[in-house]
Amino acid sequence: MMEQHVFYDCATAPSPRRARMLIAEKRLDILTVQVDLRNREQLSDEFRKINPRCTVPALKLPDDTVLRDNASIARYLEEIRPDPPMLGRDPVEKALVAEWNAIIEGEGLLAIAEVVRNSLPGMKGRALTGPKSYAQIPELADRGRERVTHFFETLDKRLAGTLYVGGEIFSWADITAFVAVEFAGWLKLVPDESQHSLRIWRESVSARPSASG
Ligand SMILES: N[C@@H](CCC(=O)N[C@@H](CS)C(=O)NCC(=O)O)C(=O)O
Repeated sequence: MMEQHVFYDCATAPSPRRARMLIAEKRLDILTVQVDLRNREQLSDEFRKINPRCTVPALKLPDDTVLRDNASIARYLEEIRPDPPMLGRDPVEKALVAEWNAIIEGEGLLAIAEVVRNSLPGMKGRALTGPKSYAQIPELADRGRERVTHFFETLDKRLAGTLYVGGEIFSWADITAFVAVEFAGWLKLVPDESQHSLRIWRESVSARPSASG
């Protein structure tokens, strides 16, 4: 057990799944606390003291610093446990992993979130995360669906030329992409049958132990 770290997770949500997969890939054993998003525990006074952004994942460090985003959590874990490298091994690979991670967050995860948060009745008044309440905009859900289709095309094209999203090794960009594709599937948004590279890659990532945690 990695002493004095606390990982704030929610087993059913996509964003903390990214951090959870990374923790598993790096074979770290971290005390995990579940935050019940369904019952709005993220908005409780107690959790606000940990993360005023009211989101998971969050990671509390031994000096009581709380990392409140996948970006900082990934950076930190790579520094304290460089092996296996998940953010790239050399300048070019590091740059491409960062680039693809940003593409997938912007064109994949955000597009899916647009659909979820602007169409599900349970997300009424919760169209954006955080302490403030925002109304749904149904048009954003329609646009999000279109964007997800384009995201699958982008990913399939990329994977036709490389083994993994960031290049030759399994990386943080694959985790982000995998979580996005699985999350889209939950909404019944699935890649086209013809997108073979995406299908083969998805099968190989699904077989990793970190994918089932
Ligand atoms: N950019 C953040 C996004 C985190 C995020 O949006 N988390 C969602 C779960 S997937 C959340 O905490 N939602 C709380 C809510 O819906 O109020 C990250 O990746 O760390």
